[in-house]
Amino acid sequence: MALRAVSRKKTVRPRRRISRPASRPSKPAASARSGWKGVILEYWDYLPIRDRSAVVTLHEGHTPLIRSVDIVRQFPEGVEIYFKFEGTNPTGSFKDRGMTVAISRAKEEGAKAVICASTGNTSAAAAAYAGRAGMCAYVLIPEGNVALGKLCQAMMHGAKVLQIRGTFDRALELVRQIAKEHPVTIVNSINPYRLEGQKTAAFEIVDTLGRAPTYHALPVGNAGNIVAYYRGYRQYLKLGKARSAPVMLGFQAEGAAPIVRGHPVENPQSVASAIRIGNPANWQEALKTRDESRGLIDAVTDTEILAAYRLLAEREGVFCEPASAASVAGILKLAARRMFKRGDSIVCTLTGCGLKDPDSALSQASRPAVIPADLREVAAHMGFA
Ligand code: AN7
Repeated sequence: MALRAVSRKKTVRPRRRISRPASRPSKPAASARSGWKGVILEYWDYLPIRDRSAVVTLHEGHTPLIRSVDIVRQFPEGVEIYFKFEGTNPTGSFKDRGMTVAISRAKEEGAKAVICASTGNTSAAAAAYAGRAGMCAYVLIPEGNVALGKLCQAMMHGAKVLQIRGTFDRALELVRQIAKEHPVTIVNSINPYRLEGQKTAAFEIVDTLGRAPTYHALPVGNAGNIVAYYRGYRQYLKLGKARSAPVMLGFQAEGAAPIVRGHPVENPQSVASAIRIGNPANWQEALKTRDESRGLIDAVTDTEILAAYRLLAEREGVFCEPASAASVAGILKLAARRMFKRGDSIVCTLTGCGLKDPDSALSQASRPAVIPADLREVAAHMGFA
């Protein structure tokens, strides 16, 4: 391939580039060709990047806001529910929004290496964007507790992956110490540029709906995203682009619910490995967000999470990862307590793609039957006996 391209180049005269056959449609301008440009260029005025040449983007953002057709039936008449499906981002989670800003900023500042602790998705995003920026990415993950797809991503994007025998919280402590002593930039959500990028999801929701929803529900792990969304909504309110900001509803997993309990959890447990976090970095900010928005942070059980996970896949056509389903499990729990009424709109963030965690998916369904390659057998198994 490469050789052919080189030899052909020699024979091509420069003039041919100019005179194109009239029948061929002329190429659109560069800006039209690139379509959605990624969150930094699309929301340039609201983000802390000033050097265009430093922008590292995979065209993240612009994710679908999908209206519920089935789950909404468990709510009172006249309630609207939407899923902000972040699984369509380039690395399959909402982390891309923050990572494009954190990595672009690190590039502006001349960083050569970045580091993060992760339950999986941050490591996948850090690895991809750092790789693209020509930086080295180090990721510390809790051994055996990261979903398979996420581990594959970090490895394929060329990160230096270190599995520690400890929790995510311990990994984050180590990351903070390493970054104090060595020339590496932290790209966890304690990096302020991460949350700046993540707030763009709130912008997109208002831009799409033409208003802010009444409620916004999302899973809570390190508690960065809930803070970022509210910041985005508040900024649009201030700018007059929305007339209200939503009540924020955060949901932790029952076995990993430090904010709900009011104290750190030593050994957090949940089927939702992404939010198995016992000492959230953005704890205080999350409490402020909860209180200012007159919202709440509650816990949902693994059973509730898995029920929502299956409902979303089977009845809504949206395959998210277990942690993402905590947002829907949460509003179903609140609906049972009659929290919502006619005219309310609820947006649930589905933070990551279901393909990231094949083991959780396989554990939820029975394996397909294996049958002879025979017409009658197939028909019989289909129920057309
Ligand atoms: C799918 O990747 O913390 O409350 O290290 O992957 O902003 O932490 C992931 C968190 C929700 C929680 N849903 O968001 C990491 C990491 C998914 C996630 C959360 C995460 P925050």
